Amino acid sequence: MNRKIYFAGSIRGGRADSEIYSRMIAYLSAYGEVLTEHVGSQALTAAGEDVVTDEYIFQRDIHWIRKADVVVAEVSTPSIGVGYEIATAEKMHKPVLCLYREKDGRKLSAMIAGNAVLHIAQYATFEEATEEIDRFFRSLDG
Ligand code: 6IA
Repeated sequence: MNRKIYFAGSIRGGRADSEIYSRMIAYLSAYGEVLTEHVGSQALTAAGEDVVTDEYIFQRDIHWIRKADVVVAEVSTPSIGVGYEIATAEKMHKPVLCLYREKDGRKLSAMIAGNAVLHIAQYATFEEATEEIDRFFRSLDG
């Protein structure tokens, strides 16, 4: 299988869910090559590393979105970068799955929740998230 998957998750928006990202990336690997494994790295903090420039990250990530067949975004932690990536993928006509877990009664941004082009899936447990991922890929194949 040579499907390419762009996984998006908050970095400077906050790393509270980084362990969930890494579990999702591991699960997604059964469906194809995940281009953005670093997003799940526990070593990557909100401060990030300074070894590469922001310009490099931006150019590389846009390039990867272009190369990707699908985008899967974990959107529970609000992140400007993830929102930008979702919009970019939409403009490139890529299927986008947004996985959302409600935290502290906070609702998902209407700019994501209200977009009928996106696949929005709410989950509570990790198992539910995997079911939503399975459903998303089935919907693409069918
Ligand atoms: O606004 P945010 O930082 O939360 O945006 C997060 C999203 O932007 C993720 O889905 C990433 O794809 C992308 N992104 C933001 N910062 C980085 C980054 N910096 N590296 C890769 N993608 C990023 C960290 C430094 C690096 C040397 C590991």
